[in-house]
Order: sequence, then structure tokens, then C-alpha cells
Amino acid sequence: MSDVDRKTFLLGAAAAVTPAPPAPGPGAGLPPNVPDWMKTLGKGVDADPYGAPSAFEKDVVRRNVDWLTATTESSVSFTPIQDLDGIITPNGLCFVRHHGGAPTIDPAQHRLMIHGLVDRPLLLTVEEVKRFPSQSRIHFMECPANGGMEWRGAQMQGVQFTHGMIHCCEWTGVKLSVLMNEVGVKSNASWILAEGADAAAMTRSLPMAKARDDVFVAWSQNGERLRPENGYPLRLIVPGWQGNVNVKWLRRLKFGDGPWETREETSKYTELMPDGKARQFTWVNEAKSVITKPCPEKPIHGPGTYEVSGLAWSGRGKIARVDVSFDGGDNWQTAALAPPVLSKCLTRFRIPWTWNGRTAFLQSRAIDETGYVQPTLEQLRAVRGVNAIYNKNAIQTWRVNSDGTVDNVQIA
Ligand SMILES: Nc1nc2c(c(=O)[nH]1)N[C@H]1C(S)=C(S)[C@@H](COP(=O)(O)O)O[C@H]1N2
Ligand SMILES: [Mo]
Repeated sequence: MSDVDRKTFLLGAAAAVTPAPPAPGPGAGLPPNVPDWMKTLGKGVDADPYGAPSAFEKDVVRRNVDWLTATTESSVSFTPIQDLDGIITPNGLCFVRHHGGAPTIDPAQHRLMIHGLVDRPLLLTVEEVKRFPSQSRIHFMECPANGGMEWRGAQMQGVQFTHGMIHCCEWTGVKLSVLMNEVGVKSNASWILAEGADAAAMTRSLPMAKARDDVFVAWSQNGERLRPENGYPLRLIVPGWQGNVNVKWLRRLKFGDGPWETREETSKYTELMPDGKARQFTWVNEAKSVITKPCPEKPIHGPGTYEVSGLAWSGRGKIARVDVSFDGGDNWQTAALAPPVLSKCLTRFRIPWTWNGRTAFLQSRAIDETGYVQPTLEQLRAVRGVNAIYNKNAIQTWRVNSDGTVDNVQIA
């Protein structure tokens, strides 16, 4: 725009709206006036070699919960899903879960060993792993402990803490089936052990059928190399299966003829059932959803029409439908699913809602392509009891109070 044009535009605009407030003072730079940042040059292109969010977004960060954090090296941080749109989690906001802290790994010093029941054991450098044919897939990853603090009642005041142990990234890597062909897996091999190069040397057993199907070894996350805290330089991606089996800092894959019964599949990541027995190897994240707008962190302001929006996912495939209730589950309406709707991926749903200013109970219910329906808390407790920690995928209720604030509540 030339100076003459700008002047004409500004004068024209000024004529059309109320006269400008006298400068300086609040609103002095609002249209049709000129804000200060238009009066000087901005930062140069070399100011931020690696960009960061606006300083005004400084509260959009991962957060921990004090009472869950005995030591930060063996704990979890939560994704601020209340502040995110669409389905992709930016790398710096992905929740992180460590059993022994995030190691600092020099990729030149890292190797992936593939051995056990194979014809040709391999010791690969990271560069060698990256030479194989690659694929990119968008998948959610959820720690099965997500929501595990609320089996007996609501206690976390915020969707970041009730549902934030989840992220969704585009991962790039090589399919395990490609690596399996390379090493020549013996016919009696039926399980794989994956080991991480962290201080916890975290290990998990995986059945071969899943490994052949869609498991891959990733080196990229949303286009750039994996973040150190998410597994740099290599991690296993096990689509739709609980976060724990997605071994970070992957250093070893061993083929065997049975599960290894490691710590993370015996003393942890098993589920105590009401009869006192424990369920093992549950693996799949079953269909789940949550409204992220509004939520305790995002109250609403006065009666009127709002967009209600949230996330749905299933470890069994695509989301087929999401229903939303504004009256605690008595009546349901089907929300719009925003494309892309991908398998084992977060799906964004949206539905308009006209609020009359009275107390309302908002819920969402996901149905996946297998026909599985997200259970109510009552239905889930009837099967699983309240001793469990993992895989709490029940319908979430937000109470919108008459002042527009939102509380985490449970409807019996
Ligand atoms: N080597 C290793 N892999 C690991 C872990 C770990 O502590 N060490 N944590 C697991 C758990 S419990 C989860 S939920 C996911 C979390 O992945 P993220 O930190 O990228 O969110 O990584 C899994 N992979
Ligand atoms: Mo986890």
C-alpha cells in the first residue's frame, strides 16, 4: 500500500466509524488509529533461527501435577489440549512421560541392535536406519494412566490434567516389517522385545502380529527430528496401543518365542480387577473423547451461541461418530467430524450450542468404526471396579455453571 493509499484508506475508515479516542491512552492504537508496532520496523529474519511462540502465548505450556511428581525424572507432564486447535500437537507441547529421565544421546554414538531368533542379526547406525524406505503416519499416543486419578471421583480441575496425557503427531520412520525382512525372522519367533537407551532401560514385549501390521521405528516428529524428550534419535511407534509400549530412545529389538514379562508388563501396566485378579497385556487404547471447548480452563461468557469442540480417538481404527449431550446424557446430538478422519488418530469434532444461561452438563460420546461405544462411568465401573489406574475411557462430564465457569464433575 502506498502512503497515499494508506492515508485514503485510513481517512475513509475513520469517516465510517466513531471518531478516534485522543492519543495516548487505552485504545489509542486501535483501528482506525495506527498502533505503535506499525510505526517502527519489526525484527529481522535472523532474529529467531529457531522460532518460538508469541510471548503472549507464554501460558500455553506443559504442566505437571505436584502430588504426582515425586521426582521429575520419573514422572509425567500434560499437554495443554485446552489451548490447541485441530488435531496436531506441536512438538514442544507434547506430554512427556519418563521412567528414568530423558537421556542426551549423540546420534553418532547410538546403535539399533536387532537380534534373537533371526538369520542375520544387525547392528545399525541411525543413518543406516534412515536409509530404509520410509513412511509418515499421523497417530495419537495416549498413556493408559490418562484419567487414572478419577476412578473414585472427580479431582482434577482442568482438561489438561484429566485428559492431557495424549499427543498426536505425524511420525516418519521405517516399518518394522521392512527391518524384519532384512534380518530374516525365524519361523518360531512370535514376540519382540523393545528396549530403550534411558537410565530405566525400559523394555516391553510385543506380539509379532502387531509388529508386522503397523509398528514402525520413527526418527521424525511433525517433520523435524524427534525431540530429545520424545525419544531422539529413534523410537518405536505402536499405533493405537498404550503409550508405554512406544519405547523411546530405541536401542534393541530382540525376537523370541514368548513375552519377557518385564517390569512394565507385570508390576506396572496391569489392571487390578474387582475380583482381585490382574489383567495383563491390554495394550489397545479404546475409544474415548472429551470436550476441550468449553472446559474448566475455558469458561464461557454470557448466554448466546458457542462452538463446542473436542477430540475423539480410538486405538482400534477410525472414529465413526461423536455424540454430544448438553443435559448430562438424557439427549444426544451428533457432532460434525472435521476432516481428516484417520485411523488411530485424534479426530476433531464440533457442534454449535446456544446456551440459555442455566446450569448445563456437557458430555461427548465416541463411537469407533468397530461399533464400540465409549462407556459411561457407571458402565465402566460395573466391569472394572475402582481399583484400576489404567484405561479409564469413560464419558467425561463438564458442569457449566450459571456464571459461565466450568467444573469437572461425575454423574453417577
Ligand atoms: N525408553 C523409554 N520409553 C518410554 C518411556 C520411558 O520412560 N523410557 N515411557 C513410556 C510411557 S509410560 C509413555 S506414556 C510414552 C510417552 O511418550 P512421550 O514422552 O513421547 O509422550 O513413552 C513410553 N516410552
Ligand atoms: Mo505411560
